[in-house]
Amino acid sequence: FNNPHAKHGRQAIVHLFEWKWNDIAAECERFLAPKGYAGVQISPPTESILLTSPWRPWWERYQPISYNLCSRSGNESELRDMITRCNNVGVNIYVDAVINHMCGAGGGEGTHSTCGTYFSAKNRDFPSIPFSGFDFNEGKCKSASGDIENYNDINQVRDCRLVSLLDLALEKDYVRGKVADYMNNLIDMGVAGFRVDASKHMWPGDLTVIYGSLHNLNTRWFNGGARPFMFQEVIDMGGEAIQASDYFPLGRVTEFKYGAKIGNVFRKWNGEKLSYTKNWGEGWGFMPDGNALVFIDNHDNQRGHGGGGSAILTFWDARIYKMAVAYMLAHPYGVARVMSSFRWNRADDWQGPPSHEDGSTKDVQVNADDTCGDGWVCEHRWRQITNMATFRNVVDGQPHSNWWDNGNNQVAFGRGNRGFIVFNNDDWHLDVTLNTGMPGGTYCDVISGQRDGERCTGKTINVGDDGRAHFKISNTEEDPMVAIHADSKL
Ligand code: LM2
Ligand code: CA
Repeated sequence: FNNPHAKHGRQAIVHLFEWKWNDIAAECERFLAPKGYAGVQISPPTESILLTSPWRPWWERYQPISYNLCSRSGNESELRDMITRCNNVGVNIYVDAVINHMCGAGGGEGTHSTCGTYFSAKNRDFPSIPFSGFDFNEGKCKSASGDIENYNDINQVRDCRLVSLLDLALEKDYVRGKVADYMNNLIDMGVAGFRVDASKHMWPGDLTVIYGSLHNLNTRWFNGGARPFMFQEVIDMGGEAIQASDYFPLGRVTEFKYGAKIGNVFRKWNGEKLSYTKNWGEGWGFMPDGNALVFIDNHDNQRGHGGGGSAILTFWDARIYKMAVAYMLAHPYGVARVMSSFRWNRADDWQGPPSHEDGSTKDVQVNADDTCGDGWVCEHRWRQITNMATFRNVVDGQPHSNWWDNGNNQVAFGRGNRGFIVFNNDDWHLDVTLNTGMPGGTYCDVISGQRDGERCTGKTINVGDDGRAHFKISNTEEDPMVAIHADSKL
């Protein structure tokens, strides 16, 4: 379950948060495949509750009402078309699976769901699946309120309601079967795996049985016997009873320490310096490389939900954010996920995607210069980030090498003889000659521009036959970093 089954040596996954299926299909064809992104994490595809106070928050999608594939992103045929078109260009689809719970206990009753399916939160009745009162953990949970009150009590965390969300009894064969049917339906449609929402709140033993009953991936696009890629969302910053390692036997796990630490490093908070990242990865107390799914920010912690706190970098801090994403994509540790966001009013962290008066999500507008508009940020299309996703593909399998630092916030490292990157996060110029490990020649910097045939639209870097090159990076540059790789050679 740890293998993303990426095609053509592609490496990075992008989370197209709240994008509609039609837009994702187009994006796979026009951008993600040509630029070399391995896959897309999509927002939850099931029918969810429809909330109007506050108005259509993004988090309504984390409150399923049925397993009908009918959401704010589109209907089942649009989903199927998107999965097919993305697979046809070698871009994998990973589904955000919300299987720990249904809607909130106070969700009311009626047909206020994204496709108008009736439910009653009060009676624990979700007739279209169907789930009824027998299928929830109400009897099992021992907290006074029925909600999770104490994160040091493992039983509460897994058997009680997370922020009042009706907690499914995943120990029951019936419930496990319904969840597996839902996931298998998606696997048969061609998805390559799942982000498993709220994994900390589910017993590893229950997940073992559910994963065990999942189909192999669809052989129209994947090798026979390929198991779905599973990455569990477990927020483990240390100090809680449940640990990320409890989920290692099940697949990959989100490494939340990564983004929190890198935020401190690039912000220079808590005495952190870039030079301290020489042993970045397991050396920093992160989980084993083969288990980690890494990211700078996610849809929760970019807006203060979930784990990580105020250190988390987002597109709002664009300059150091680009540096942090570049660092992640250049570094060999983990499977990397890039965030692609929509803008919101920062005082209203609930705000949903750009939408019309009737609540329907707006199309993603793409401008002539490859950026997006109409509230869509498209970090994955920012030149510096796109080109570093390519860098990661080019250097795949090469070791972390030729480290250099100035003892402060100027560092450089290579990836064997395939790539080299230099960062200047100090408040003064960088002017240094370094051993890059690369073959001699003229390379195009993929941060300030890129190679365009014989031409370079950015800075050029001359690497001597001894592998050494001179780098000058002013601290006032738009992006104080330089990156070259084998395919950017002129
Ligand atoms: C996750 N990972 O484990 C998601 O990444 C995260 O986005 C989800 O929370 C959470 N687990 C549950 O799937 C989000 C959001 C919460 C929101 C829930 C449910 O961060 O704020 O809770 O989705 O929509 C909201 C209200 C909360 C209320 C609850 C139920 O904020 O106050 O609790 O709905 O009505 C009474
Ligand atoms: Ca649970």
